[in-house]
Amino acid sequence: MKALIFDVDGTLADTEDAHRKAFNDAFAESGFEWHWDRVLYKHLLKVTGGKQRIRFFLEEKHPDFLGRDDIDALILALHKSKTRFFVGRLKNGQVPLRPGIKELINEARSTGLTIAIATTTTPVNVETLLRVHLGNESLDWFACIGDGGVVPVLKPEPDVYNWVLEKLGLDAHQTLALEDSRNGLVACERAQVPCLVVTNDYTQGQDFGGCLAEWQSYEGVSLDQLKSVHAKHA
Ligand code: XBP
Ligand code: MG
Repeated sequence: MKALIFDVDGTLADTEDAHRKAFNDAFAESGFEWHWDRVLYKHLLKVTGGKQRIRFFLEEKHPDFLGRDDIDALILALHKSKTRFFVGRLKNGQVPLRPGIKELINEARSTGLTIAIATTTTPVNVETLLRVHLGNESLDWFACIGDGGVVPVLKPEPDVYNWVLEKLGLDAHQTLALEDSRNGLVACERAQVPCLVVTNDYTQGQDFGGCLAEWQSYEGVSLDQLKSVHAKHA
């Protein structure tokens, strides 16, 4: 195993409820009486990417909106304000890293193991999460950061993982991806990247057939345990 590839949302941190609240903040700020509760958001998480998720919601619940001439601009504006609200929540410490993640990153660094990020989220979300919890220099700890800004096609398509592998100069089987969702697992499978799934409240119960292992926490997890999981791949 030459590199660990971290997903962000749901993996580095349980961010999705803060995302959900930020979407609701943006709707309220714009005067829309839409409210995404946890049950609806769990359904909407089938679609990756915040802008794509808003469009999915409108297709299902307010199809009349999609006929508006300014629909693309409206979705962009809503997502921009949502990102502002989400980053604000990160900055005031509302979204901690998942227990065990910081220790894993530090162990990887101390042993010289390459680490990278592959996410579909907006770049400023990743930067802010890292800066807040690991310091400004932590952005340089990752050999590369594949985010929603580098590839247009999001998970479950493999594009972001293929981009990261290209940047790392590694074959898929030399890496292990840490994911939380079925969309992330499918993206790994399509890129032939071995994948460990550690679930959260939003993703438990999804179909994780094909992952190397399915756990519920990173707490107390060592690099050696991850290497043992990686060794299980064919
Ligand atoms: C999860 C996503 C993202 C976030 C919302 O990304 O699908 O869309 O839910 O962030 P990952 P944005 O698990 O790949 O980190 O609104 O910035 O998309
Ligand atoms: Mg995720």
